[in-house]
Amino acid sequence: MIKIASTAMRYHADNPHLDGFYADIDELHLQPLWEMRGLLTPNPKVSAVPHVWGSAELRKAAERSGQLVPIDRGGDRRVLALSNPGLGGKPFISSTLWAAVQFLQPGELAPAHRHTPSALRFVLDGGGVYTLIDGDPIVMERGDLVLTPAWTFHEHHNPSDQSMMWLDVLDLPIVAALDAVFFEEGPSAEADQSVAPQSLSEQRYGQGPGLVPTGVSQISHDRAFSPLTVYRWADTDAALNALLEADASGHAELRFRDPSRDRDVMPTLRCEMRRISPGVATPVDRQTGTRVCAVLNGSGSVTLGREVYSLTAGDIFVVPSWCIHQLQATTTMDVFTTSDAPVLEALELFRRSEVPA
Ligand code: GTQ
Ligand code: FE2
Repeated sequence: MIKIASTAMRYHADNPHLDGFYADIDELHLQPLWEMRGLLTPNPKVSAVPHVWGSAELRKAAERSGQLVPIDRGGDRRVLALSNPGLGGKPFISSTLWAAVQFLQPGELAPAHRHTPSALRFVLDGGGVYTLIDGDPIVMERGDLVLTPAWTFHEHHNPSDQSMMWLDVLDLPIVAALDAVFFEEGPSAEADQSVAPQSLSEQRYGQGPGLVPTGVSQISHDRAFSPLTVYRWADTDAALNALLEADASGHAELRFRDPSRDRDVMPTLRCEMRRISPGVATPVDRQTGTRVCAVLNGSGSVTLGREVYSLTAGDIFVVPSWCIHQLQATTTMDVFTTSDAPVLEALELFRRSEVPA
């Protein structure tokens, strides 16, 4: 927040007209820059603070919401927003990102809608839900990354016999800050139990590294989003293993990218996955923009600023802009990370550095 200097700190002149001038410009909705502090700071002034949401607590809260709050047609999504303690009760994980856990029980359906904020899902636990993205059915399993590009209709179905929880991340606060939020309800498909084993998106773009269709389907893909809307854990896992073997650092990091172009998966959200071997620590780094991270497997700890937080599978944490960050693995640890880095890069605001330990 921008502070107006107290009267005592004000520019003073032995000029009786000054107070009158301030009163007059206030009436005109004008403010003097020379009285403002904290506007152009030497370093980012970040309201969001580092925070870890524990797996057990998230799971318990999600299950309780399942017992207490029904979800049905006309109802909403059963979503618990991760509210950053530094943001004074706002339902955002930082000033730029929304993160939440969504819980869907057997037989439940979250009805169709679309919105201008883009979303992604990362499956922390369970499986068997499928999400329809503009009608294309995507079965979601543990470790899968599923994209919901801006303005695509989506609805989630759970035809399985197990409850499922996943991490949602949206660029909602960015879109809201730009006054560009639109939302629309959609026609829900009748709950369809005959789920196609593969989405059209995967059939076209997910069949092999470096292979994309030519011709019509390529040309028809004219949006700034990856045409591949799901990245399967089996592929991510294999790629991490291979990378870890190929280089001796004990630390592998992959970026999810648009298979058809040299781009992030979505214009506002970058997605990465790290695998860290037991006893290995990543370089200490910091970068502008928010990172939202989720531990898929293993355990260890993360240093955020001056604090060290222990981590186990299912934990979700936030790395605020420009905050010191380092991961340490106790057992082999897999950490999913998404960030608003593409936005900062597009605006030439992205800064990243490794910090000497
Ligand atoms: O699954 O469609 O966490 O629309 C927030 C808004 C999830 C969703 C969220 C949403 C969704
Ligand atoms: Fe949505």
